[in-house]
Amino acid sequence: MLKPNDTHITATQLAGEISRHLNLSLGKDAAHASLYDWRMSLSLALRDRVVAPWFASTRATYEGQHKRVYYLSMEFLIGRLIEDVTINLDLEGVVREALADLGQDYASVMADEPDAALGNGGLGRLAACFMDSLSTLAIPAYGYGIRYEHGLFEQHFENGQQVETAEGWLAQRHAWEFERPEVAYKIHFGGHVADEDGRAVWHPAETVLASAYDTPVVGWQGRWANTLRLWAAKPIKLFDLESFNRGDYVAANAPERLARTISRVLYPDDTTEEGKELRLKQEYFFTAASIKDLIRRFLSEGHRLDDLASLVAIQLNDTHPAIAGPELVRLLVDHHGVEMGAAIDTARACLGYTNHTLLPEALERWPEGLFQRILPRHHQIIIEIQNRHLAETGSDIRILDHGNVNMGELAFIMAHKVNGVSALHSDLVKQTVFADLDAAYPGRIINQTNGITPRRWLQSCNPALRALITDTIGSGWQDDLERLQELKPHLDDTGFLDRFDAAKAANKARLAAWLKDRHGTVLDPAAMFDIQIKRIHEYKRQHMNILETIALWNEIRDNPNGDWTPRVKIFGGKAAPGYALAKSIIRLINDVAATINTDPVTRELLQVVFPENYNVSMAEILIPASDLSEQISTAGKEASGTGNMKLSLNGSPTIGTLDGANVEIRDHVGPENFFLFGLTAEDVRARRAQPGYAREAIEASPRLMRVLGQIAEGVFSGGDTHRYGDILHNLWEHDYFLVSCDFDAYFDTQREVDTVYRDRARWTRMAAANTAGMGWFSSDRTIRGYARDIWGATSVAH
Ligand code: 26Q
Repeated sequence: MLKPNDTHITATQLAGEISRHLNLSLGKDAAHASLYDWRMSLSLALRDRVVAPWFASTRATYEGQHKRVYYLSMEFLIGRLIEDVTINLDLEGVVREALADLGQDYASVMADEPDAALGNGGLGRLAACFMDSLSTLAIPAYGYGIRYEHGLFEQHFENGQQVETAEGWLAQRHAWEFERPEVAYKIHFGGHVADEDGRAVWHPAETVLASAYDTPVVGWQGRWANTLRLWAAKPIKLFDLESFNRGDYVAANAPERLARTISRVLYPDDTTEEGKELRLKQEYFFTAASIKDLIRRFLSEGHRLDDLASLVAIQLNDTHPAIAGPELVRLLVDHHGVEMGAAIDTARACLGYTNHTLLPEALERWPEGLFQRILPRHHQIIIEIQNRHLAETGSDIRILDHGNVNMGELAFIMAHKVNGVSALHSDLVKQTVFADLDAAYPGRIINQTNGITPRRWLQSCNPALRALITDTIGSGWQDDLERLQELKPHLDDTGFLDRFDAAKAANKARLAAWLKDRHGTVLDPAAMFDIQIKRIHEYKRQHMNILETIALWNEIRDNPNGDWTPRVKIFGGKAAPGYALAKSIIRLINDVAATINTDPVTRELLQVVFPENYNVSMAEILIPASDLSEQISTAGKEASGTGNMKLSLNGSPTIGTLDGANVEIRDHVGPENFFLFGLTAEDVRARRAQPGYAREAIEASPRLMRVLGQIAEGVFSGGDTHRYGDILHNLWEHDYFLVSCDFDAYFDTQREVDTVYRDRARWTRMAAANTAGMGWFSSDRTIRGYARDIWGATSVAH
């Protein structure tokens, strides 16, 4: 392992390196350089610092014959890399000084990098945090995914409604990656399987090339760097010259068009759109390339395939790469002559599967006909896998069922460990979706509660709090987050609490300035900043939050001289383009904002802000500035949540239900520092069994009745009484997510929040207790758990 200072450089040296890249890599002189040129030159200079640890890590892994972890994920929601690298190399001061010497502003240069938004939300961001922790812990690992040309769509609001435009992060050169034209695999689709002398031979109809792009991921203090390898699809032949010569220009471009489509765009998490052929092709494309790549690496080091599972661990981030099981079996059997049963056993010993959702509509299923058409040999192998499973366990759970290929069952049966992402979620995985498979394979399901990287989500995004923590307990907490407990003796020290408060105030001022700049909104920095940031979904219940906002607005108007606690409700999040109800919720929030923000009676006391296009970079500004974290999902629906962890770590107490990791957060920060309300997962189940529960709950709450009446009358829609018919109908008639049942408890708990917030000393202590209690939620702890319980991988630290 390298010593931390091997990547060190002085400000003068760095300024020289930046200038050198400006001249030689970008072909610009300082007089004509744009912000882009400076940012790119800095990035290249920083990237140079990463290369030595990267090579050293590769060498150490190879020489020690260490087990390698392969993390397969359709999504890596990385955000910007420039600040990550700066922070992990401990170069922030040096970069600031070097840029200042060159007449450039640190913040502007950092903010110039486009977000790498190669993910939808929690699952993709978890993969990015895991990459950071794997490098920090010096566990040899590769992240494998897709180099989408267009990441998650950009969100704009037109008349309060979400419209989507294509994202284009690769329009500019991507500074951090290394193209590997020599690392390319042919990936096949379609065609048929022939029996040739008792051997199955796949004669595919289509072939594309998977071409590798590597990004080094450097860990804390540059001690180790792993690789994120993303695959881009390319045509096997660039251009059909024959067609061109015939004058058929469309046909001439066909091979390129076909291939490029595969890695063109990230699918927005869209559970309403089923059976999309391109999505299945994407899944197989990156999974097959990754499996081929890891087998090539393994064989090139002279190992025997019998030993695969002792040197290779493959983790499936949800079912999206679940085809890895059959693909690995296919390569072992068809290409390497391994017997089917042995191949299945080997594959299973390599594979682990992480489940991230219980929502039935989100479990991946493919129409069997489509699947068989695209992957005919894999279809045969799945039949083999299923037959063995049925025979060995006596279970009647099938992968191929009712004309579908169930990817959850496939992933489960092909993995030696299956994990949920919070204690509650893992229990529910056992009791619900995989109850029968749990009985067939006892002990296979385990829990690994999610975590977040404290490097990005505290050290980097919250300089004010970072300084206070380091002044109070010294450095070292960045890779040993449990040390935050050492803050606990300071929770009654007014000097410490004053500084904690001042840090929060600074972050709120930063957010207020940003919002004014971006949004034109002027906020009272003394008001409570109440934040709900996450994808828009009924189960996350942003609509409950906005209904509560309306109820509060009513009560302030009824009693304008009451003892109110000023609040700013801040929302951030995108709705899947095809999810009509989620889009209605966005519009309602924006409509309510337009109405109440201009109300002279209440505007000093209550504001609603919804900046468009929430992404990782916006999260880095919002999270440190939050006073109150909204984690209000219907109990039993949020697998874990990770935003909840980021907010609490940054000194923002939670108002929340007993759902996902909220349960464990509450245990760690102490119930007295958490505003709990609402039905439990068990209550939810019982309530759903009562006919007419929704209507009954609404009719029992005059406050909610009034709010729903106002929406129906068009108070927030300029008199349009139909605009929110969908939301209202849903709440009155089904309310599957029990907004009505939890509403009063939520409202009352919010008033309790108001009261505590007015007691500044008490509030600050509560906020600081959150930070002090959150050490366990480092993704370093999570990764240690995976390494120990699933991968059998160890750190190469020595
Ligand atoms: C499926 C089919 C077609 C297209 C897209 C998808 C798709 C894409 C992304 C389905 C689901 C996702 C993402 C799911 C996700 O982010 N789940 C979240 O995972 C987090 C990390 O474990 C948890 O903290 C959250 O609770 C969980 O919602």
